[in-house]
Amino acid sequence: ALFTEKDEALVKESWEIMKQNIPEYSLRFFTIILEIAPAAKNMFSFLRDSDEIPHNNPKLKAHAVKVFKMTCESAIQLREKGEVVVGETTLKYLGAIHLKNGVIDLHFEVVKQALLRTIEEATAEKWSEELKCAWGVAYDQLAAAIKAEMKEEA
Ligand code: HEM
Ligand code: ISQ
Repeated sequence: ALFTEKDEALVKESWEIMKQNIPEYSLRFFTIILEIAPAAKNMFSFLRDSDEIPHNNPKLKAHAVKVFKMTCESAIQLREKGEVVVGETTLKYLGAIHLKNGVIDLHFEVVKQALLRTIEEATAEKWSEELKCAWGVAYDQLAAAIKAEMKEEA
């Protein structure tokens, strides 16, 4: 499937909406991840010692934003180059960090569902099947690059 200019525009537009309320959406993102996979809580250093999800944790916010941003950048690359290329250093680092924390392929599906649901809530009436598909494709490509690097390092 081709990633069109419209797909890219849809992703960018919804990211602009998300950016207006990062604290809320990063918290939602995380809450949904843990609703689907409660055991994932112990994988995250900033959650391990707390009973509930901290509401104003700078680390949580920063990490969640990186996931959104990287997926958005993947959409831009998909449209420009037809593929997602993650910088060598970044990819090595992400591969290592996820491997070390015990992330497996199945978890990527969980994070994908959580990401899409967060965007659905954020975009509200602008949400569409097309928008979902565009974010989904961009995320899948990015996830594939990280997963491949994790296998490389394992
Ligand atoms: C850390 C991105 C998928 C679990 C990180 C960091 C980034 C990131 C940017 C922070 C690195 C740092 O600055 O220290 C992504 C992206 C993903 C993805 C772009 C998918 C495309 C996943 C999945 C899981 C996961 C599927 C499993 C539930 C973690 C954990 C950490 C982490 C446990 C370490 C957090 C900590 O304790 O500091 N990820 N991630 N990630 N990620 Fe992901
Ligand atoms: C790191 N990796 C994947 C998903 C995340 C969500 C919130 C915070 C950090 C994350």
